[in-house]
Amino acid sequence: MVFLIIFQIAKASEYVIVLKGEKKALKQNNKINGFFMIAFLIAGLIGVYLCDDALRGKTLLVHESASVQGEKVDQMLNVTLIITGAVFVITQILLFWFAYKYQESDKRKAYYFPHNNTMEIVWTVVPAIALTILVVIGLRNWFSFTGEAPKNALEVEVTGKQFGWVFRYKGDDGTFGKKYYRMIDDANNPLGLNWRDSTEYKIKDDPATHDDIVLQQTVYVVKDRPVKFIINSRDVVHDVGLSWFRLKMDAVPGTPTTLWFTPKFTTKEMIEKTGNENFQYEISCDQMCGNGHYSMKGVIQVVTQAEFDAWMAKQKPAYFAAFPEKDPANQKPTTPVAPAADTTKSTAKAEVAQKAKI
Ligand SMILES: [Cu+2]
Repeated sequence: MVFLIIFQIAKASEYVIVLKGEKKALKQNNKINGFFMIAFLIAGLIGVYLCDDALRGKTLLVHESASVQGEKVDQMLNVTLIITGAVFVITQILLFWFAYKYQESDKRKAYYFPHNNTMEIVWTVVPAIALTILVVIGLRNWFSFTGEAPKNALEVEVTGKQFGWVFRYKGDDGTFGKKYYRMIDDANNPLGLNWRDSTEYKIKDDPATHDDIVLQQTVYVVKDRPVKFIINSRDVVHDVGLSWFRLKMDAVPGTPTTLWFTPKFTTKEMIEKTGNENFQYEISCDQMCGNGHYSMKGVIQVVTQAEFDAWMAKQKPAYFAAFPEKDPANQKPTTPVAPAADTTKSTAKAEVAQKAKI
């Protein structure tokens, strides 16, 4: 608003001068404008520097990538910023400097310069080559991150839902059991695993589901071991945003996407590196997916292989939570009386629920 008012006043006074025919005043105005061009250039460049100085520390740029693949993303970003930054500074200096230097003067006449083929070719071909190189490097990296993962990669299924993340490991059999969306039940089957017969949905119990480990919100992965995310969505489009690893991938209902990366530091190491004792690798949903979008925080715990094995050994297949009577731990006769009563109750409940569903 202030800028507009100043602009209008300046314009109005200019018209007044023209109407009065005061050539001298016009020349003086011209000089003042030329001076402002230079002042604006210097103030602008200082402003760019100060903004960078004040805000750089708050961006991720000061922290190195926490994944091997992310280093390549950082490289691309740096190259792009160097090229565009250099072009920005050079063109802005020329723009304002020329406006000052070549202001209206009685001593010279403007040179008529309508066209030059060589210059047209140069400023078309040079940016075209630069952009082609950037795009080709980007595509190579994209195909690498989304392509075949190394053989030793840990495969984790990541499913976005309104509003949270569900993770699944293959279990001892090394395969993900089948699933069907109509089997989804938020109480005990958030992924809709086919672990019972259903005549209604023409589904057979898939034994491969029986050892699948299902987790909500927090996922464990291993340092220096590639991890492949197989990404799904239960409802709308979400996005697995991994800013510390410099990667992201959409979670699209009905179309699984994949992404693999190798974490470089454990969560513990990052706590030391960042000096932030509450540090967590976060999965942020990077697509506006509904009114709980802001709360879709997932956590990635990066641990050593030994820690991972110890943690995994403690995990129980989701199947046993849904069908406690199938859990070998519940079939031991030595189980104390009180928990046994609880188990019977929940077993009966599960059975009723199951019958109701069938
Ligand atoms: Cu989301």
